[in-house]
Amino acid sequence: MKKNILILVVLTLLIVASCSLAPQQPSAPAPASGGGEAAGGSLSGDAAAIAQERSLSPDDITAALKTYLPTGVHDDYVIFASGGHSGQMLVIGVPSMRLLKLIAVFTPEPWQGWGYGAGNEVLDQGNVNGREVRWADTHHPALSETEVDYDGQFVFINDKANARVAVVDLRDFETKQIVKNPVAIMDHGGTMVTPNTEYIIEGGQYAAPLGWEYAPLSDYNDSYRGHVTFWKFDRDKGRIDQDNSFSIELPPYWQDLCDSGKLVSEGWIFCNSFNAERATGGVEKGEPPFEAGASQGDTDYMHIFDLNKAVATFKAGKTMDINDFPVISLQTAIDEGILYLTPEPKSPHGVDVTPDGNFLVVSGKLDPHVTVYSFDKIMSTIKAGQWDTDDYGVPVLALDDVKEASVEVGLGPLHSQFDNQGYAYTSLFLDSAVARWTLGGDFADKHPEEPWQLVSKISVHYNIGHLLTAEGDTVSPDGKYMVAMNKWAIDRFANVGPLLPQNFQLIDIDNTGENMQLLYDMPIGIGEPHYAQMIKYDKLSPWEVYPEIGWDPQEQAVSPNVVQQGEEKVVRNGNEVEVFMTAVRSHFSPEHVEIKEGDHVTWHITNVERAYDATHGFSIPAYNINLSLEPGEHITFEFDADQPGVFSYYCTEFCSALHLEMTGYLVIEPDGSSAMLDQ
Ligand code: CUK
Ligand code: CUA
Repeated sequence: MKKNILILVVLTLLIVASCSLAPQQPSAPAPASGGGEAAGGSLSGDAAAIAQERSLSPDDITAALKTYLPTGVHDDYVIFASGGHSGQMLVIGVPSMRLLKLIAVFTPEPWQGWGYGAGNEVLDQGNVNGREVRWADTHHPALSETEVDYDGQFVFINDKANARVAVVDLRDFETKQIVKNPVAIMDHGGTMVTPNTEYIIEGGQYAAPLGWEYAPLSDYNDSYRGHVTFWKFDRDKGRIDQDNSFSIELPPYWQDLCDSGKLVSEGWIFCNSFNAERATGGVEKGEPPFEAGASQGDTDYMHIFDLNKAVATFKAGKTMDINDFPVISLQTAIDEGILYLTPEPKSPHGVDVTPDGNFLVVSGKLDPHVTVYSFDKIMSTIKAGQWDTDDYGVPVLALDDVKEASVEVGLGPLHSQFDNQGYAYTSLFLDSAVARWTLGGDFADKHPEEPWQLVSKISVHYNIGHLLTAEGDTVSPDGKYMVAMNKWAIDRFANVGPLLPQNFQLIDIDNTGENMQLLYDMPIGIGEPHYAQMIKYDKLSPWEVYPEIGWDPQEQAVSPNVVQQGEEKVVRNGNEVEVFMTAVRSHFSPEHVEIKEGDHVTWHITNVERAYDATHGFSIPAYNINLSLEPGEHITFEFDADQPGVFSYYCTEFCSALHLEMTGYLVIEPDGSSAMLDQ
């Protein structure tokens, strides 16, 4: 009974507290009033009974109260997460951890009609050597930034497996472009952005001859190379400007993750690497396996790039061509002072620039420390010309000259994020935990503890990879929330067979000095997301409906093929047939499309609705056509009428009471039939 009373007291206190805190809600419909009478601070007996019946602890109850959103209330934050192998992107609300959307990116997606008559041109941009590659291993989404703050306009994501980068426009949450890297067949360290999104960074991973030419493994040191690619972003066009993009050739160390400098370090780019040993594997030939060969040395190399010099070198034309793409050669990068290295202990992973731009944090997967580098020291060491060189002649700054601190955080550190109170958070894969530790420098005044010290840890479940904090990659992180992106879920969810979901765990980091609190577990059952970013919801301003009737989302303008109501028709010219169709609740016009086998069909369809959420689907069986037409949207698709017969096209979104009647007949007369249709 004592426990029961405790729960009751906690609940009452919490409800009183949460009401007096007056959480800022985005303008949203008022929540439907529930049965409970919370405002006065009294608690209905039901709540205590429910808590007791479900054996909820006081921590469980606070976690529930911190994450529950009444109907109609919107989340404060939105996460853009990699969809891992799904090749897509996830949009998740925080603190509710509700999945709001899956954005189709590299992979066809039927609900959005992506790849079934729409989006095919964008997907084709990602073809590799002419082959349709319709999956991706998406790793690192990056929101566009203005002055190192998320601006809510675009989000980018890379495909590790095929070295591709995609651009998503956040006005309509649709993918607008995919670029295939001409220099490398695969990547990893994308898609971080420079402070005003001038460039999108795409770093390499497993070294190979540039342009994915052939060279035997015995030529590894001479012929295999790493790369980093800088994609120029044209914000007005909302596209990567491939003509003003370039790569830098790098030694065949395995470049891993990159981050852009900010504020004082703006104009500099940092990428960690591993396998500076240049192990080439071959366990079956008696060679050390990669996992041993690539971790023999005590240190690998952080790569430090002077981006301004790189851009000047590219603009001066001091490049070579790989698959018609400009590449600054390794020698030129050395000669022009573009590239420097410095050692990083021990099989490093991740490099993260602190919000003030002064420090770089690198984790050593096999080292219980994070190493903190001083940008200031890096600059003065470079200015002093104080370095050795590696086997390729690249300047190597001594670790002791550039190191600021090393902080013992725990086993298997991977990635670091930051809050607004001078703390850093590092994921610990082997410990299955997140370490909170103190930053020094100007951050030292923000927290009561000594700088560069472990403060506390929280267990996560299990084997955490990346983590993210609210606005965590900007110059002004919000604190509040952290999400642990856990690779293993094991026992956290109901058993669904041997392939388990990932586990995103929402953690409250707002209670400084106290323990961080685990709030919520969210299973991700579509692939292995690596990274994500969290933006304040009120920074996003997506359209509710497309701005005008006939909108082509690929051009972000009214289509020249827009079909207005009253102008629907079917036009024949030889065996070229053009269909002009509108969709509106609850009919397509025309409702009969009668054509002949062998016709080539160009079909224009406009959703002429202006009402919020009045989406119509459009599908043609057997022809693999399936569209999603949002209010105002126009789509043009083509097909060859090679299968005669009768095909009912219909609306696939339950749009109205007479949705089932929203259909029509596509009648395709067999070739050679005598009863020629008169069109
Ligand atoms: S990597 Cu996955 S846990 Cu691709 Cu960013 Cu570190
Ligand atoms: Cu339109 Cu159903």
